[in-house]
Amino acid sequence: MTVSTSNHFQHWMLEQQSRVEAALDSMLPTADHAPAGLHSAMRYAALGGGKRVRPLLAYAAGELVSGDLKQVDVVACAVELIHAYSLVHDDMPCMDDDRLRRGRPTVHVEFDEATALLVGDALQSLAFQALSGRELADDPGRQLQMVEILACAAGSRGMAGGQAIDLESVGRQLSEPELEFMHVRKTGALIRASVQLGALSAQTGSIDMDALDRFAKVAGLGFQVVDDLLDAESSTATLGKTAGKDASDNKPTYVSLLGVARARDLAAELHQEALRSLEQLPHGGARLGDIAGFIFHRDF
Ligand code: GRG
Repeated sequence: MTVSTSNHFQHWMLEQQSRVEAALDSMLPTADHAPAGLHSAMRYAALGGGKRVRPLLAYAAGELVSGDLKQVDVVACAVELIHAYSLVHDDMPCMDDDRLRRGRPTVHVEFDEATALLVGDALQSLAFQALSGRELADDPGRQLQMVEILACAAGSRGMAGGQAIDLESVGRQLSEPELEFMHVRKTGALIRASVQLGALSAQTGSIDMDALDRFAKVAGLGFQVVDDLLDAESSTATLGKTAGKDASDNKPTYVSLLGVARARDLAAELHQEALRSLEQLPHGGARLGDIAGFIFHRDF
């Protein structure tokens, strides 16, 4: 990647991050609407932090199909709202019991546990409210397909199911296929949905959806391998969340299974595989290749 391409991508990424921040800001109820406490906790959970990887993927896939930008805004918000909900619930004492997220106290610490539970519930509902709104109603069949994609990605055969396996796996060493089965669901399903939903922002499917999906699956798994490496090797200050938590919680990870060096090799292989899938797409998948670079080479 040349320096100018990289600067260009940085600029694009900042632009999309601001764009989704503004869209979320206007979608989330303000604290001057009752119940004020819940609304301000929802805003705390969803605004002002995070890399926004899922919205970036949706915007990039939307650009690839020349999709309707207003529709991609909705999709980008929906996937980020589901992600924000999952982080709030995951951090609660009944799950990972974390006190720090995105460099700030977690929602149950800043507010309380009951509020955190309701924040997650309400963010999830808001995601589906967004997808079922007027902005996407020009094609009811496609809109229904979008709702189904997000529901499957978030549900028991997707993220929530992956989280259940994660909780059951504490203290056990999983095999590599078992670890992959868990992460394809827990982390990968929503990443895959982000790409699919972005690509559905155009009326007619003009690209090879199978190649796009292969990219999304590999990028989603790679995201988790890198997350495991960062948890083992980075600091709490850099990550904005507690580093070394997987090992202290006795969780099976790619690092505990393969060791750091082989987990790094696996991430490099998945990066190459993701880039190969993009070769079959117009303009080499355009921004998706840059996002893959960001996912695989990030340091937080
Ligand atoms: C509670 C149903 C339910 C699911 C939780 C996604 C998840 C499942 C838990 C999050 C815990 C975790 C550390 C998962 C590993 C990968 C991951 C999703 C990391 C956090 O996502 P980032 O790095 O976070 O995109 P930011 O803050 O940048 O948005």
